Amino acid sequence: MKSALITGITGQDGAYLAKILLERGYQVYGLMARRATPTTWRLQYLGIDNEVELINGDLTDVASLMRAIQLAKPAEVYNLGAQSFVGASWQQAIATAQSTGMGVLHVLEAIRQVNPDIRFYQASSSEMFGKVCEPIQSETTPFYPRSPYGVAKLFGHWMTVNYRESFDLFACSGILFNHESPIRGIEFVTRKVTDAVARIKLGKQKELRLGNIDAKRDWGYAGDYVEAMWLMLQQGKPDDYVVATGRTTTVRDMCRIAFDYVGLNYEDYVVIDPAFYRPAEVEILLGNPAKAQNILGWQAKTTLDALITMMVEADLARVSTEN
Ligand code: NDP
Ligand code: GDR
Repeated sequence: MKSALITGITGQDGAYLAKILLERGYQVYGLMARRATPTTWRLQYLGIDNEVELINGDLTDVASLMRAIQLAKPAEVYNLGAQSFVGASWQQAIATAQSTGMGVLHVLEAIRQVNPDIRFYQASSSEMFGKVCEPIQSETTPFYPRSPYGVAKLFGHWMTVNYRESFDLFACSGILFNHESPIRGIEFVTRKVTDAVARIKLGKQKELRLGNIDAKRDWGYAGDYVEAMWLMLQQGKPDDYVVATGRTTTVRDMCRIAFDYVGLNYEDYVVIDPAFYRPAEVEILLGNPAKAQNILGWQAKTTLDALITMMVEADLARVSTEN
């Protein structure tokens, strides 16, 4: 049986990826960092918490990664673990650099030393394009990160490319644009909005405080995007791919869609709060997924309307059963 090791298995993408790998017959191992409170709620939500093997370890501890690889004996390693919230990366720049940046190098080194035949996927990000150098971003667009998170991701991206070119590792970097789901972390704007819509609709919240609602993002569904990760590791040769929908929408319009769904007007509830502005903003992201479509045969299936509907419905169900 083929085995895979996922770092960040307790996160949004880790949970969806584990699910599709299990469906494809993999034995799935996940690296789980030690936390004071349980972090397996997403695996429970998808009904797979008893089907994955969790190994204790941390991306900042290379010895724990070597041990995890020795235990799991994976054919594929997906490095999804990171401090992934851009907003927090200014307050915790060094910790972000250590997990989101150096963590990638630790995984690459562990692979190189334990078994260089392992195929490696790195979760790179459209945040690396930052202050965009081209109106539509592709694999050849220059990078200009705007946050400590984006800078750390760029380090991880280039390390992945460098280890591929230096040591002939089968190492791929997926440059994924924003992707969301009902198990998205509550601090990210889409989920913050859909959770608030549910609470406001059910009389448990009065307003929604947001920062820059004119920012534009290319939003897709996480369940679609993990397919692209897997496809990258099934190719004849390793490469880098942009994964996106090719459409961009303002935070404002995303709010409109979410509030409309429950028959409310977002303008009656959204309050602009400068506390949520960022020291440097990424104003617009718009990806060109042509290479992923041509080579991987991948394409985003879920529209933004369908995604927001799915998220609002899940939050309505969740909030209505809360104490
Ligand atoms: P999440 O924030 O939901 O998950 C991050 C995961 O990383 C969690 O399992 C977390 O564990 C784990 N983690 C954090 N620090 C460490 C550490 N030091 N050692 C081991 N594990 C750690 O992120 P997503 O699932 O949304 O994203 C997955 C990856 O893809 C991330 O690398 C993210 O930066 C990147 N990405 C995400 C995009 C998106 O739109 N979702 C777009 C582009 C890239 P715990 O639960 O214990 O905190
Ligand atoms: P992002 O996602 O920074 O693109 O990173 P996020 O949802 O946090 O922000 C998107 C845009 O919305 C604006 N915004 C707000 N954001 C948050 N979180 N909270 C608010 O109240 C708010 N108001 C306005 C932001 O300023 C921004 O412009 C995500 C993460 O998943 C990264 O890990 C990933 O790499 C990138 O997507 C691609």
